[in-house]
Amino acid sequence: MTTIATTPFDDQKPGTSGLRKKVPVFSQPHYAENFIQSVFDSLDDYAGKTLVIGGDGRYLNRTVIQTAIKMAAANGFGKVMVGKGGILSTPAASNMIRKYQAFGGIILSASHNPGGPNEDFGIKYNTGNGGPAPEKITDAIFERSKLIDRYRISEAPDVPLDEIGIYTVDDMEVEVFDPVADYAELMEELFDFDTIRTFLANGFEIAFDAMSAVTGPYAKEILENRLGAPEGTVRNFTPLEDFGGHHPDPNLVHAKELYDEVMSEGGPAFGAASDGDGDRNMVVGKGIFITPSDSLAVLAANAHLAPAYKGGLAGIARSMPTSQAADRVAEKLGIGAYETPTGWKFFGNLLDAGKATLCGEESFGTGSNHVREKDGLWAVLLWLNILAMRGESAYDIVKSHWAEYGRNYYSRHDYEGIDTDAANGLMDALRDKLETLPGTTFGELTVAEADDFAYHDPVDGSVSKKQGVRIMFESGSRVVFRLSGTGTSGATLRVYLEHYEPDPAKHDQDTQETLAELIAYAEHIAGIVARTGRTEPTVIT
Ligand code: G16
Repeated sequence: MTTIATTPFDDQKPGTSGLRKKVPVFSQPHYAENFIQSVFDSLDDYAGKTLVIGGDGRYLNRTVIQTAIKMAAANGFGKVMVGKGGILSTPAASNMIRKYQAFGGIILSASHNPGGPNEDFGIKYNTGNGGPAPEKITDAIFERSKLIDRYRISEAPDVPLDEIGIYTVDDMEVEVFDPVADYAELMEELFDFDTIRTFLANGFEIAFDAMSAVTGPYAKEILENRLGAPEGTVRNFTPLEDFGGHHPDPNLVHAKELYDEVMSEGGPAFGAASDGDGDRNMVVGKGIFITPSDSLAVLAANAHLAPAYKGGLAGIARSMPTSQAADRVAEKLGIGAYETPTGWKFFGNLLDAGKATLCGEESFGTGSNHVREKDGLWAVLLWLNILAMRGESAYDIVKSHWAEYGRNYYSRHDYEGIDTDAANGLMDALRDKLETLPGTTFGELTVAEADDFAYHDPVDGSVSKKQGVRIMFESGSRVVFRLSGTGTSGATLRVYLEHYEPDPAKHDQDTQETLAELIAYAEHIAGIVARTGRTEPTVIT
């Protein structure tokens, strides 16, 4: 073990989900070490305890895993559990932390962002409940990173990551484990595998795109080996360091091939994709793309059909920009509905306190109290369990959901890589207008309320301010503006648009056309073109 002198970097503030930077930034001498030591320095009483380490397999994963193991040893952890090959999906990491009562975990991922020598990397710390560290801890990590002057690291040789077994690094034990087994077992406990197996055997054809990312081995084992889906159901199942040059981002832009296949005549009835680290999901049924917001609402309304949720849900939580569709389900079920800031870390307290059972976000994330992360494959399996039990197509299930609850037309427009000052200026100007907006009109729209969302955590009383500008109209429509906290170059402006339509006769309209007036309003109020120089969004989901 040795102590290395270092100097602080000034850019180690964790974002929405840990620290994400370009690989050349992370590759600077001491950069990853400084951050990991700042994490350890922000924690108490971990001596002799267990740390789970894993990542999504992207470029730099193996290097930083070895570093993290050696630093854990030098800092006094008793044991590290690391996924074979350094592979561990984010939900599987959460499960390992919980199941083996680890002190916490380090997850190496930049999620859906591309990977490779010039692309993105990330480090995130999860606490003993299996969830992303709350703001209290991420703030402490950032403060520490600004002062750090040394880190501790073992000089032991690398651990053989590709061989399952027990090793030692100085006095610390290192267990290299099968990253899939415990997770697959958990899924078998939650869902009715027999019913799903029969449903698939009877000819319900599915396709799963693992996007050359971490869910490949999990989806192969669960969908093909345990549920009997034919070989070839899971595509792009080998995790690659650069995700095959693609963005491992399951949406209509980056998973378009899968979408087109499901929509084609003779194509599968249901398709799904997951992201770089396995926590996001996209689901499409023949004839219908299911927005993440709708997916949360439909899953919540039907969750009782799966064994894990047959006793009902305690409550449903969604991030603020997520459509309000799930709130209507909560209201009908007579259970709590919670609106949190963007970031899965805000769901942790609600789940721990038993206030919420299902959580979801517009950013292709859905999950439940089975772990403390969103979970891509879990969402796919819950969909399959519901499809198998109802014996209807995804299209029919969603259509009947809209008929019952009304449809929340929803879209997100992203302006990626814009100038940071321009983005901050746009948000500041919006904030300056908030007080005067109520009562103003634009076409058919009248502003009812406008604010900068602040969250008061009902469990620990903490307050998180400035979480996004919300403009709510008398009709129930909304426009929300936020800056992303996960990008690695410039700023990303997100504009979230939502229109509620109760009339089933109007449920087959084009989404962008239906939202046209809100889109025009967003430009009118924020001056996006003038401030950013962009005439259209980079990505529309
Ligand atoms: C992370 C967070 C999510 C968040 C998403 C987008 O997901 O865990 O809670 O919704 O980023 O955040 P932003 O809008 O700030 O970019 P992931 O899948 O990237 O870890």
